[in-house]
Amino acid sequence: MELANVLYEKEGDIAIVTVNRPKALNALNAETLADIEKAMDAAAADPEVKVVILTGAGRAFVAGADITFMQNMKPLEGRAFAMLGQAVFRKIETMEKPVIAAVNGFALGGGCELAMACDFRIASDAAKFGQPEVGLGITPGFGGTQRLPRLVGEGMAKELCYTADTIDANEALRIGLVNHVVPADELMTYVKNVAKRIASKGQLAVRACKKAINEGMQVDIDRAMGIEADIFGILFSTEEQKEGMTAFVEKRKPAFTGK
Ligand code: CO8
Repeated sequence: MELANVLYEKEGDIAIVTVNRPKALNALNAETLADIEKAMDAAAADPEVKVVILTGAGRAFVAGADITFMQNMKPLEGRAFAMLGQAVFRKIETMEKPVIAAVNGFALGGGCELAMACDFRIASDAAKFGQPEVGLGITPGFGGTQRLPRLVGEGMAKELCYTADTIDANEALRIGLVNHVVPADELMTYVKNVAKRIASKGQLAVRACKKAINEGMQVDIDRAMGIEADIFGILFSTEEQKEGMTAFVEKRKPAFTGK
């Protein structure tokens, strides 16, 4: 796979996708978005891969969409670029396999939006978050105005978007934008351990949880319960359910096969 601005690595059943354009603090231009999409497609298609970790090279996770790339855009070009980023991020959000953001540094603008498209975020104590777009005369355009209020509540999302304030990892933890904050040099070990714990479980069930949560969050609670019941029921047609419950009864560890 030819990727200019992204590294794709595998460690057993974990894929690690690293945005790798450190000279521009991993800023997202069209080429980098395309590379992220290709890497995610590769992880989705590889039957060995169970969990994906998304991170950044150097001192940034992603410092936003590439400002020089956007500087002279016309309205329709801006709209097309927003839709390109939205489509790639939505693919991450809706792909079957879980994607964890390991936020190693700046996650600003499109970088914060990219982290929010992942299933959850674990931050280094050096990470910084924010939606600085209004300082550039634009709004967030890769889903920030929609995912941020869903994650941290409307009032906090509005404050962050209107002020363009940058917050540190502990404030991101306090408002629920990240799940954990760990020392910078322990970030990848910590995230890999979380990924391994997920990878040791029934993968059809893990993916079913992702689908149930994603789809249920879009609809009213009664419909959401229906989605959960349907998905729950389907898992009784899997070998994983039989193995998981048989192993419990036989007091042994389950050997899941992904079937
Ligand atoms: N775009 C392009 N280049 C960038 C970006 C960026 N977002 N961020 C950093 N860089 C470049 C710098 O220009 C600099 O390049 P050079 O060395 O050639 O001068 C290099 O990276 C290093 O950056 P700094 O020297 O600025 O490093 P500092 O440590 O002094 O500052 C900051 C780090 C605070 C992260 C600073 O670089 C910064 O403020 N960056 C911009 C952050 C930002 O505003 N991000 C939001 C961008 S807009 C956006 O994301 C909108 C998303 C939706 C788009 C919808 C499509 C239309």
